Amino acid sequence: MGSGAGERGGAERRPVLFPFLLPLFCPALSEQIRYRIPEEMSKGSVVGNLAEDLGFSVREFPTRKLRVSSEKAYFTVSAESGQLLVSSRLDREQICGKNPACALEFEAVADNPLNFYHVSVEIEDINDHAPKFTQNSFELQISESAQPGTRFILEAAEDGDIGLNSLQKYELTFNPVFSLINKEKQDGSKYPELALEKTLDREQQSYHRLILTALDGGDPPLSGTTELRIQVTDANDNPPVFSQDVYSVSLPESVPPGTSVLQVSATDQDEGVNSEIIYSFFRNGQVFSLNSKSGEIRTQRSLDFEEIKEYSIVVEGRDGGGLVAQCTVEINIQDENDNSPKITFHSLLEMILENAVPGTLIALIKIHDQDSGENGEVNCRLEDEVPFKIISSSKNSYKLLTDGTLDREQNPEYNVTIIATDRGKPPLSSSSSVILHIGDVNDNAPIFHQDSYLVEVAENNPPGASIAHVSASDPDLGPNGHISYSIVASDLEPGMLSSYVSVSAQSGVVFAQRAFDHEQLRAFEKEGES
Ligand SMILES: *[C@@H]1O[C@H](CO)[C@@H](O)[C@H](O)[C@H]1NC(C)=O
Ligand SMILES: [Ca+2]
Repeated sequence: MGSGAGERGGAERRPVLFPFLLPLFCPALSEQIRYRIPEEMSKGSVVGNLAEDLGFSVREFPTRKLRVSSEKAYFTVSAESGQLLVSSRLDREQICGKNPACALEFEAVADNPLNFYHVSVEIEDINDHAPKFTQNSFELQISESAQPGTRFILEAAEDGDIGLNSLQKYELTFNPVFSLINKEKQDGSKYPELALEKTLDREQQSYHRLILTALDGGDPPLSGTTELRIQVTDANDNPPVFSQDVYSVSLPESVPPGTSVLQVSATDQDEGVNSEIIYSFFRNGQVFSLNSKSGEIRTQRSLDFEEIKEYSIVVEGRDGGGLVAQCTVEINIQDENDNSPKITFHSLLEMILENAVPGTLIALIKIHDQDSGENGEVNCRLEDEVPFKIISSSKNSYKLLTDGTLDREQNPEYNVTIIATDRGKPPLSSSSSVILHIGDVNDNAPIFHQDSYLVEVAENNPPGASIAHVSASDPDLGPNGHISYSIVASDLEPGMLSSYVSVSAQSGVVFAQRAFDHEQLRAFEKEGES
């Protein structure tokens, strides 16, 4: 300190004596000569006329050899004029520091006769120091959550001078958010305090630059400035915000597990961990997985439209400070034609009589397709040419009817195949077969294999000999096709007939009942009855 005297090199700059520098000489009281001069007077400046003040006459002065006796010679006495002159730099701050009373005391020595005189030169402060901050700028970090009224003690400036010439007050560039309060320590030194006037919002303005000025009380006042750099630090005052409240997506049910569905995204205006977002399902989802960092949702297993058609998932975004936001993810599963129609028979007739009239109801067929829309709309038809038909009865049900005449003897059973085909793209179909048994009706008369049988028998045959075998057949089933033979007519008298021939009802074998004689040779015609 104490520098800054560069401007004060020349003695001409100021008058040598200031009005207040009048000597306080009063030898009768103390033998002490007092002067008061401002600091930093140039070398050779006159402090006062010491010889005169000591009462030396002009005539006597040259013989007295007046001089200064001091450890450090700040002053000399002019041999010509007897004036006390400044002989070295007088920096009040260097000599006395902050001490408000600063006086240099020394002895003036005179010979003939030898005598000592006490001289005191009081060094007055001049405003040769501007207030100075230790740094050109200061960093200050204030949380955006700080309440208005919060105060922050700022760095004080230094001013080497004393009294009014020293630092008196601080000022701040106008700013609506901050104000400055001048405070004083017990020792009287001043320091600035910054007061927060309004709430800060880092997201709006994260940095404030203010100029802090320290002023002393000189005339004119000197000043020093420093830059106040205020960093508004983040408080977790912003929750995450999702880019959409509701995310919607459609997904075909056929997608494999691991398919990416969509990505949710939230942002957070805060910084650092306060803006780091972790995503999670609000309620545990087992069908989908969620990447907690990226927000990407993927399928975790295969989907089935027929099982669940729509998922509504709540996703939570949580920042590092614990603030939470939620969004809804709606996933619509799109039906794919992944189910073929199912055919079931109901009230199937066990047997259809072959004389059933066309249109006889045989079975009720129900079709079920789990898909929806066209994927579940089904058409039915019969495979092959069969004497049956199906007609639609009501939604998803059909009637199986006879269509045409049946003949068990020609077709005792039918393998009827029903094909159901949906209208999906590509269509899916399924088939189901049923064996229909045709029941017998006695609709066939026995038929002899020959219209007539001619039998020659040698006369004198043994009675009881088998002479012929007639045979008829009947395609009907069971008793309907069971044939018994009997003789119904002949050209013999009915009473006579039985004494000549008989027929076995079971086998159709014709027996002679007696020995025939030639006169009587005949041919018999027989007809079977069933
Ligand atoms: C009936 O027909 C279907 C289709 O031609 C065939 O798969 C099935 O084996 C048949 N059933 C019988 C008992 O012959
Ligand atoms: Ca000053």
